[in-house]
Amino acid sequence: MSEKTYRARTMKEALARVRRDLGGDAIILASREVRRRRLLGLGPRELIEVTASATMPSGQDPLFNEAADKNPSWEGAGSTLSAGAQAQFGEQLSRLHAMVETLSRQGRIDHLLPDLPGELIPTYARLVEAEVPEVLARRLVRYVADNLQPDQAGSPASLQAALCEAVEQCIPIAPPIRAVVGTRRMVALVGPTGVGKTTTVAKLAANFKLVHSLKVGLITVDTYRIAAVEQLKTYAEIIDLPLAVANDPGQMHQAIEELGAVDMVFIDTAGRSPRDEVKIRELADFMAQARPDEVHLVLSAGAAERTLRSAVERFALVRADRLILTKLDEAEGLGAILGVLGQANRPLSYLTTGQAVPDDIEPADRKRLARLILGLEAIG
Ligand SMILES: Nc1nc2c(ncn2[C@@H]2O[C@H](COP(=O)(O)OP(=O)(O)OP(=O)(O)O)[C@@H](O)[C@H]2O)c(=O)[nH]1
Ligand SMILES: [Mg+2]
Repeated sequence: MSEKTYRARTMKEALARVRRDLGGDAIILASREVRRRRLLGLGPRELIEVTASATMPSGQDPLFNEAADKNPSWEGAGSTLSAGAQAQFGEQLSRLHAMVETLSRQGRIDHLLPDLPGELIPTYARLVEAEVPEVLARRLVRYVADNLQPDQAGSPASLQAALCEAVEQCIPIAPPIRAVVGTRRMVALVGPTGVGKTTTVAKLAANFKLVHSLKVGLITVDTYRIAAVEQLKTYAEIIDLPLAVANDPGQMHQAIEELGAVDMVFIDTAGRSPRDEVKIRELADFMAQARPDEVHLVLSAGAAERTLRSAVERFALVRADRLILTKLDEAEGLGAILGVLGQANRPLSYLTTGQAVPDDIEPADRKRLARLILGLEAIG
C-alpha cells in the first residue's frame, strides 16, 4: 500500500483529488497546511497537503496477489481471502493505525486541527466530503473530540453517533404548521425562482385538506406569468380548493375575503431573483398587506452555498421566519446548508423530497437531516 501526497488550495479540492486518483475508500493518513514559494508571486501561497493511501480492492493489492499465488482457489476480485491473506491484511491495518497515531503525536496531522485524535481524521474528511464548510467542519470535529469519552475513541459507531449529534445541534427546527378549525391561519411561501414554491404550496394544501380535514384556500400573487396562475389553478381544481388572485398589494384583503371561512390560507408568490431588490420590495409590500402568521423562505437544497447565502440575505426584507428546504432528492453534498442555517438564524419547517404532490414532503426532523447530510441515510 503506497502513500501519495496531494496538494490543493482547499481540503475539499485535495480530497476530491485523492478520491479521483485512489478511489472512495482511500485512507487519509495526514493533512497539513504548507507554504510554498511562488513563481513571480502567482498562485496561492498556502496549500493544503494531504497524504493518502489506497485501500486496494482485493485482487489488486500486491499483498493479496501474493497470497493468491499460494492459494489455487483464488479467482481475483471478490474471492474470499485465505486466512493467511487476512492475517497479513490485519497486520498492515494495525501498522497503518500506528503510523497515523505517531504522525498525530508529532503534530503532523494538521495544525489546523491541533491535538486531533487520529481516529477523527476520517470524521473530518467525511464532513468535508459532504461539503460542510471547512470552518464548520473543523468546529464540529473539535466539538466531537472535546466531548469524546475515553472508551468511545476507538469505536467507529460511537464516533459516528457523536458526530451525528454534533451536526444535529446545528439544525434549528420549527414545529409543523398548527391549524385550528375555525381560526384562520395564513402561511406564505417566498423564495428565488424555480425552487418549488408552488409545488410545495400544493403539497401542504392537499395534506391539510385531505389528512387534517381542514378548510383550505389558496391565494396567488404570482401574476407575472400566465403559466404560474394556471399551474396553481390546476392544483386548486384537482384538490378542490378555492383560489383567489391578488394582482397588486392593494387587492390582498379582497383576495382573503373571497376565500370565505377557511381554516388555512396558503399564499403562493412569484419567484424573485435575489438580485432583484425592486421585486423583493414589492413582495414585502404584498406581505405587509396580507400579514401572514408565518412566512417560509423556500430554498433548494441543491443550490451552491453562495447562492443560498445570498438568497437568505436578500429575502431578509420579506421577514421570513422559517425555512423550507426543497429538492433534497436531487441534492448532492447537503453539507452546504449547515453553514447557511447558521447564517439564516431561522428554523427549518419542512423538507421536500420529490415532485409528487402531495406525498413528497415531511416536517423537518433534526436527526433525519443530520443523517442525510452525513450520508448515513437515503431519501425514501
Ligand atoms: N426533484 C424535485 N423536484 C421538485 C421538488 N419540488 C419541486 N420540484 C420541481 O421543481 C420545478 C419547479 O417547481 P415550482 O413549484 O414551479 O417552483 P416555483 O418556486 O413555484 O417556481 P417559480 O414560481 O417559477 O419561481 C417543478 O418541476 C417541480 O416539480 C422536490 O422536492 N424535488
Ligand atoms: Mg411558482
